[in-house]
Amino acid sequence: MFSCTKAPEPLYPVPSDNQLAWQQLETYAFLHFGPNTFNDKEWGYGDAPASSFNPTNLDCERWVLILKACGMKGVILTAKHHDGFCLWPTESTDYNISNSPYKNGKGDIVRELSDACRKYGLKFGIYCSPWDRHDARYGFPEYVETYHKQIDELTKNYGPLFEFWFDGANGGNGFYGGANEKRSIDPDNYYDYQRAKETVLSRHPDAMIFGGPYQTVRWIGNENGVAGATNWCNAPQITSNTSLKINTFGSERGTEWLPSEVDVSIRPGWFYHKNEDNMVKTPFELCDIYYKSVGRNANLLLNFPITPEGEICLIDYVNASFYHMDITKELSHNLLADAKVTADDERGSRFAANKVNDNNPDTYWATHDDYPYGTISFSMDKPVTMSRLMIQEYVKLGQRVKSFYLEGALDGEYFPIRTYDTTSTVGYKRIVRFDPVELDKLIIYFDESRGPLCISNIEAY
Ligand code: FUL
Repeated sequence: MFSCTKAPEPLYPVPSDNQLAWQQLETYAFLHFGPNTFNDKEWGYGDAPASSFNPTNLDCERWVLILKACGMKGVILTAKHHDGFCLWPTESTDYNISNSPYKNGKGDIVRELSDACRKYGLKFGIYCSPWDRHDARYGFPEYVETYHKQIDELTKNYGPLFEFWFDGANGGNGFYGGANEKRSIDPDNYYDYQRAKETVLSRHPDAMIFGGPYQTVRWIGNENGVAGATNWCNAPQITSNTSLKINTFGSERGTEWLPSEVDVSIRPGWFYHKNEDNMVKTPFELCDIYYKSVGRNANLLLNFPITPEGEICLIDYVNASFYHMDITKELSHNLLADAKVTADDERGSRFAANKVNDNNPDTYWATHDDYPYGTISFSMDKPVTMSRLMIQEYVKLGQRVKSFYLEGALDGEYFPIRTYDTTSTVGYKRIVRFDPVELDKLIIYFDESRGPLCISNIEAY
């Protein structure tokens, strides 16, 4: 075949630079904290007195150091949950931290956490619930202005922000200033998300938007820690009517680049409940979640409920740090680093097969335009035992691979490698697990792709 020096044409959609930088974060933390913490609730009705919010041993720097030790690259705080209580001294409502006993009304947890993140190099993000079960104005145009005032304060006074979370839960029963009734709104239109997006992006152009009709990253469609076994970044623009299936799997024909985020709590609840102290996910369960989220082309947003004292529980810390150590160990020693790499098709020397183990994410192996498949082989000097394979596409040119399968060989004897994880889409990152197998040759057959292959990295452990 002729040697081609021209890169493949992009296969749209493709990520923005900011989306790609966000995908590279892979793992970050969620913190749920508010009056619910003190009242043993998940969805406070909005009537808990501000005085009930009273952490006595809170140190945001300690949170950040713990989260860093657990491998988290950032943290998103519930600045306001559905109960409407604001963890910063907002001018938009009295229902806020300045009317609580915390630091005698002088505290500002959004400020304290945002400062601690900057000090120790974690990204900082904000969750501000659109639904507000406390505010008497909820459901009326006045509340929309209140909500925008909150977004304005949060984006103006804190940051830089890497993500802004508009939660999808909306409307229903609530306190609503004492009305105690049910209020319903049209979630795509009531809040004026267009304006919200403009406010966020005008001040934090790198930030991702989660939720609402202008989202730049998508919810995975469940809260169990599991991305679709097939997972496209491609998706249609998502509204409140989009099926959960699209959230979970994306869509090969989707016209938007909407990478997915898997949100899951380390405990059954998002908020702290003492009776869940013995239900904290184990390091083993957290590793499985990692493989089913990051290993399936999604980001992992792992929640730590803050205790009434204002702390991350020791057991949550211990389990999450062991998970981090385990996963780091499992994926640390790349057995393909020195392998000799060959492929049945190479677009040209700039796109040679050995670009997949040259340690450079900006180079990639690519096939010719009329070759939307390809076989790549790794030969090792001596036999190695492996049980994990990681593949990354050069997604700047779009997500392409639809299916692949694996074969091994030892002393010239070939055998299939059966994986626990599905071998379908790849995207930014795909990790598959299999029982330990000894081999001196590994072959990956990419048998279906949307266009010529563009593979930037392959590692095995
Ligand atoms: C959901 C909320 O209703 C939960 O309380 C929690 O905040 C979760 C992350 O998102 O939609």
